[in-house]
Amino acid sequence: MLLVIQVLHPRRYRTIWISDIHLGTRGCKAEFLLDFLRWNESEFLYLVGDIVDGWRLRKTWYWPQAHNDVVQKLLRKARKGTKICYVPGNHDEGLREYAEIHLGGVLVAREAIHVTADGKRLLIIHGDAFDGVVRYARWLALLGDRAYDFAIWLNHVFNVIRRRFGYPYWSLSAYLKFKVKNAVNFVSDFAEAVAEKARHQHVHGVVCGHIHHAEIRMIGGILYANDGDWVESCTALVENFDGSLEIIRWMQARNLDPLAHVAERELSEAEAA
Ligand SMILES: [Mn+2]
Repeated sequence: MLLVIQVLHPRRYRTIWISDIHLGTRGCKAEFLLDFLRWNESEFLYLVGDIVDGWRLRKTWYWPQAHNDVVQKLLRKARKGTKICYVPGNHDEGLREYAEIHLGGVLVAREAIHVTADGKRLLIIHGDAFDGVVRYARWLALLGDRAYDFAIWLNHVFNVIRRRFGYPYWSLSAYLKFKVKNAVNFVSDFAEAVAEKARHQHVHGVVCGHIHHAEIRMIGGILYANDGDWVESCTALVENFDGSLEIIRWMQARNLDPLAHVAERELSEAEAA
């Protein structure tokens, strides 16, 4: 009888992008992300916003061990030489004040440019600036560039006012869940708005998150890549060493059962109680 022992090594990529982890909320699938981070290494790692959910933590403190482990794992990767860049989103926008600062070996930036192995320049942004744009996308297309910039500004003002009155951030992804009928249109309007911004900045493509919908596609000659989320889909975007991009769906890749995570969590909460 032949016994085959398979020695497992972490998979190496040139770059990994992850976003919308929402540490500090019950929805965060931290155990699956830890598993992903354990089995996947890269030279560059981009945290594309909504990593820690500051909005939610301000209301109720929820910080289990697994969420701490994710932070520790990321900092360990930084110490071991992974170049980590953190581009904050709307749920961790407090960090935008620390732009261009190194925090524990992690560079914080409002937006970044990544150059792939085959020379493509990619703009890295979270994507929340386009919430307002998307709602009025069809009009704005008619009104042109200035209206477009105005909508981005208005979206910002709108959320500052909401916060002052104690309302949560208005987010497109939450809105989509209620407007299921139009969800497909919103997703494509969002992608088009983001691609338009990339075109303005004269880059080859854009990587974002925010709408919890992983996707790679070309929009009018611009490469649009969304890295998805770690609340529902557990997806990451990766760059291979030849510069090609790919979406990793970790639950499918590892045969993980999304309900097992819930059961495990309920168990540990019951133990803690
Ligand atoms: Mn977001």
